[in-house]
Amino acid sequence: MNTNVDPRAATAASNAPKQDLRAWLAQMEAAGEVTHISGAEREREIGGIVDIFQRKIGNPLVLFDDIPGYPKGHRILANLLTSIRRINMTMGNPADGTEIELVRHWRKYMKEAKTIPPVEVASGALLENVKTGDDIDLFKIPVPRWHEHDGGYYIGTGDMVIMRDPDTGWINYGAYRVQAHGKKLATVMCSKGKHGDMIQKKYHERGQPCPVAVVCGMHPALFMIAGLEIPHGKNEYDAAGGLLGEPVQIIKGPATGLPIPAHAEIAFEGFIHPNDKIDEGPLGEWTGYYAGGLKKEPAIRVETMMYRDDPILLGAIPGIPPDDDSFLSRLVPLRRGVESA
Ligand SMILES: Cc1cc2nc3c(=O)[nH]c(=O)nc-3n(C[C@H](O)[C@H](O)[C@H](O)COP(=O)(O)O)c2cc1C
Ligand SMILES: [Mn+2]
Repeated sequence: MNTNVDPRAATAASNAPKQDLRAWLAQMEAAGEVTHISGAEREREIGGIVDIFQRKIGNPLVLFDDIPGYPKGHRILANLLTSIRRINMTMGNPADGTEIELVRHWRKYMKEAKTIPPVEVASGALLENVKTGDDIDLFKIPVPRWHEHDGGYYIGTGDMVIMRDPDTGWINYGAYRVQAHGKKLATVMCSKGKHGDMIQKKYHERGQPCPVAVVCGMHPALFMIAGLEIPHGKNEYDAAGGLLGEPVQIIKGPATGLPIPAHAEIAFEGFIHPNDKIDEGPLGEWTGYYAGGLKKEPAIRVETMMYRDDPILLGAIPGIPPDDDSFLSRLVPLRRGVESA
């Protein structure tokens, strides 16, 4: 294990906007929140190490580089928001604010529901590499097997899955798990009643394919919003802008026209066709079980893949209770606190 500071972090972030993951990472680096791990492989070691790190709230971020079989710089960042300090800093609060101050902040935030709509920009770092047709390969990214008995490789865990309502044009995004199955093939698992599930059904009832975009490396504020139940009809991008204090800069996906953060690290887009379901799962879940087993879930036929040079994949991995104190088990009680306070 190598815990040296990565000199690229500072240079990469010097002119990055606030909503850029690399600006956030540089801030975390300066605050001493990052552990660098060099040489861990993606079949067992990365998942195993993340599992150890996320057992206790307050442990550092883990940034993996020099992943065997991949170019140096193709990184994985995990254990994102498993720390009050990091949640505070992500929300623009003083790092050393207490838990109760954070609950109060969320309560105020939820009441005010501040929104700033996204802005479309002509280009962005995400477009440094754009692949179409046979050049698409999701496994250009070092996607790990996160748990021993997972059914495969999950590229989307700390992700946002973007769709558009065919009737109203409403844009929705949510954190739904995305498994990479092949170079141009993925699946998305939206539970029944989630906005992503409702939107897909609308297209499929008309016999039409559902356009979809998946982002799996972006600023953690965008991810926080992905996991929150923002009301039906509201655009999560507006909420993310409100949380960041600046509009999210978006580009239009070339194949789907869906809005994708211009500063994202990795994104792909394509279509979910009616009745096109393939085996998915299991993924070790935050309950501590491989809930659900192997099931048929909607396939995403990928038409465009985009990534920055030296892309960073986010991992937000379910851990095992009662020791685990990861993002979800942490935020659920916090949210309950917010709702009942
Ligand atoms: C790390 C993480 C993983 C999640 N995985 C899934 C998932 O695979 N499927 C799902 O339906 N919801 C999942 N959720 C919950 C949804 O993201 C959450 O309910 C969100 O509100 C969905 O967006 P929507 O309200 O626009 O449907 C996950 C949440 C988090 C934080
Ligand atoms: Mn929603």
